[in-house]
Amino acid sequence: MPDASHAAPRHLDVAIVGGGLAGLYAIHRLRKMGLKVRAYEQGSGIGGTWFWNRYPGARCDVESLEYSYSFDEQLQQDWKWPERYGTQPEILRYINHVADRFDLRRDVQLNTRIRSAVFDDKANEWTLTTKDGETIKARYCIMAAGNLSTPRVPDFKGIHDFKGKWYHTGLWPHEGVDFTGLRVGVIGTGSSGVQMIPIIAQQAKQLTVFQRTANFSLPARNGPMTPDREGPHKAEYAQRRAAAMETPFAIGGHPKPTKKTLEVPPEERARIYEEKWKQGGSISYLYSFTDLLVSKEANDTASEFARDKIRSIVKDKRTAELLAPKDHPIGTKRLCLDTNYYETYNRPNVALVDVRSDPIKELTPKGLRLESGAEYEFDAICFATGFDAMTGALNEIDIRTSGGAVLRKHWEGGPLTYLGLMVAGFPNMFIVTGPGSPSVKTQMIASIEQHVDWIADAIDHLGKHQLDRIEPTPRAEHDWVAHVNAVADSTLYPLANSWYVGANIPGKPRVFMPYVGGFDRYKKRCDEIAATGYEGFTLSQHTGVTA
Ligand code: NA7
Repeated sequence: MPDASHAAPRHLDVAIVGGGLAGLYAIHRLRKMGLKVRAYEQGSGIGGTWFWNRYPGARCDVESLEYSYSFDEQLQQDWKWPERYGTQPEILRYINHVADRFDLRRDVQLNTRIRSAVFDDKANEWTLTTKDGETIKARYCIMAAGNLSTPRVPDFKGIHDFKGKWYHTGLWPHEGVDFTGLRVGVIGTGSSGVQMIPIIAQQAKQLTVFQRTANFSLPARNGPMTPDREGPHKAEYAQRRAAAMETPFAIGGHPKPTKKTLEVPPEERARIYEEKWKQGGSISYLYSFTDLLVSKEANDTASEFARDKIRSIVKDKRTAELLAPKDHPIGTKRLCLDTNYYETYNRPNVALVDVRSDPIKELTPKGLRLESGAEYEFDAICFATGFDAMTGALNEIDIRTSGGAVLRKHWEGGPLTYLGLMVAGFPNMFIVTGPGSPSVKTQMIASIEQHVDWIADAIDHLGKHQLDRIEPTPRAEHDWVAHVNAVADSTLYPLANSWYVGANIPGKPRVFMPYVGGFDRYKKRCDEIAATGYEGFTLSQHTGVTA
């Protein structure tokens, strides 16, 4: 890579960090406004999450007809999804198609990691510096760096002594890995582990899964896209997208529940759960009743139904009990969707090890050792150990202002934002699907489009009023964070040790990061704020005028 540190800085209206689904849509949206924009992407290709997560079985857990851009009617009509749920290669193909179709590549700079972003109060300008020393100056900066983009390998002693190969799901080799005939260990049973375990089990000679916390997983019921699924959806795509905006998860097609769980007799409840289990998908199941995520008593019935399903599938009783989650209510950790996950434990070449009661102590040259001294030998170890979620990507960049504000410090006790969109003291820096927004609790592409549209409208509003600076007031930020917490506390979510609260990262402050009040409610609030002159934000002209 040439040293760019002495080259003249590039001047932009908007610098975008990230070339995934959010960064690409931001280019498209802002360029249409006549702005000079450019996205900086650390990968050697576009696609973000779908560029990096190439592990076997990687697939979206939201149906493809929903999990796709809505901004162009012809695009959504033309694109043909081969299956109900998109695989990683298929989604990446789609993203590349979108980039070509809308000529987005010319404004994406690949292989470029942003090291720092500094706001100059006087010049009213962000300066971004890349790892190679290139500098970029921009009036506005959009952080579209992703919520699950900082892979985390636990700090196990001896990791470099292991003589076999090891992989992390979020940094998977592009050429793929053939596990045929190998002894393989998988650590972690979140969505990534649950998706890859059944596939690796088919190849490996022996697969050992190390589980710390059992997760609930529902059948995906994936299958080929059928004309009767695709046809009616596409015939009323715009209406369906609009209807999705009125739901808490930004996902349409699921009638809202009307009854409380305990209002319904037990046999009828079981019939409803059974029907939802057969349909597949997580929204459907969580939409069985109105109170599953707010009443523990109600949730117990849905949790127990799912545990009984696991017991009925997994033949070995001890393994079934280990796989049946008992430490958190169903839906309070990200629900996994699977194809034959529990069935996989009936294979003779698959074993489950409980590392809650006997944690992994270290890796050894031949494999790994537990605290008890038990040793396992492997040719390959796969870390499905997750990410430094929601704040990891931003905290990796040194974000500060000439006035002395430092984002890492501001967020020391947990992320503080107004609407998940902006941070007090960091003018003109927008975050797409940041902490404090519904983001990961929704169909992400809908949230991305909603955020980018809101940001574009705000920039447009500033321009039209001869203003060039926007930042939230500390008061608005404080009140929003309090609201996010109050809403979370009125639900069962805080009962789980999930990545929503940063529980998977030792030492990370325990704060509930996503907004769980629902996409519909959140979008309304964002729209109202924009319509009423950006309540809670200070808009100004940097040479002195304040709106
Ligand atoms: P997750 O959901 O964070 O899962 C990570 C898994 O790794 C989880 O089972 C963890 O157990 C386990 N883990 C993490 N550290 C360790 C150690 N030290 N020892 C044993 N086990 C460990 O990440 P995924 O990649 O599966 O999914 C992330 C999101 O991507 C997913 O929610 C979807 O939104 C898409 P724990 O539960 O912390 O006890």
